[in-house]
Amino acid sequence: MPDSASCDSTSISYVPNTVSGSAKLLVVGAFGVGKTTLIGSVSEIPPLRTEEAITAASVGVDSLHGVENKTTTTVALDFGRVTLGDSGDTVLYLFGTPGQQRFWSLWDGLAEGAIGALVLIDLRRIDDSFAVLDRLEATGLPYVVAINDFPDAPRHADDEVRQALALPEAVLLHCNALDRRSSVDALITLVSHALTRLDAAEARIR
Ligand SMILES: Nc1nc2c(ncn2[C@@H]2O[C@H](COP(=O)(O)OP(=O)(O)OP(=O)(O)O)[C@@H](O)[C@H]2O)c(=O)[nH]1
Ligand SMILES: [Mg+2]
Repeated sequence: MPDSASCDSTSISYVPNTVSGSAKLLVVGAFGVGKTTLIGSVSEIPPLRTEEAITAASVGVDSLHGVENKTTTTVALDFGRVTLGDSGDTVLYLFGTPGQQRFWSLWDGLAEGAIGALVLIDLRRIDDSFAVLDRLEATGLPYVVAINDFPDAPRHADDEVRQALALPEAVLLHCNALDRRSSVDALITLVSHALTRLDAAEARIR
């Protein structure tokens, strides 16, 4: 698996002709954990966003704790693209899901053809992630959990987080969705994990 993002974040519109493989990834997570931010940080094309104003339908359902200044939410999807590898041989297509639960019916379509999912979590609101993980497990996709390290979030040992999420075996990492390098590293970990799972599944079929 290539280990670096080879492209400048704004210079490319077309898929480079160095690309020989592609993968679709989902970026999921509860309301306001940083999905749109992460896809915007890594995408080498202007990301497609479907942001709309947060309305009264969200009140009492989606917690704004920690993101009190947030005024918009993703209502359909985010889309971005990043080319990886020193020789630019792998392109990742990133699809972000909406965080508000009333839009979760869109997940099935967004998940189609994806090889794995990055689950962003915010330790200030870890409880919000339980429903996300339940929903994700219904898709059957391999996933890794990425703690989006907001500066004022409580710090916990990774094993404590795994325990809190009831995922003792989960691949868990930290990222900063505002930072391209950190976000790309999270995606690379996901691709490696998903490919390992695919290899294992193919070995079982043979
Ligand atoms: N400090 C800091 N702020 C972040 C980080 N990631 C996201 N934010 C901020 O958190 C807020 C929510 O980010 P979004 O990217 O809209 O979150 P989202 O998960 O797409 O939200 P929904 O689509 O509404 O579920 C925004 O104000 C971001 O600027 C981070 O890593 N660090
Ligand atoms: Mg969003």
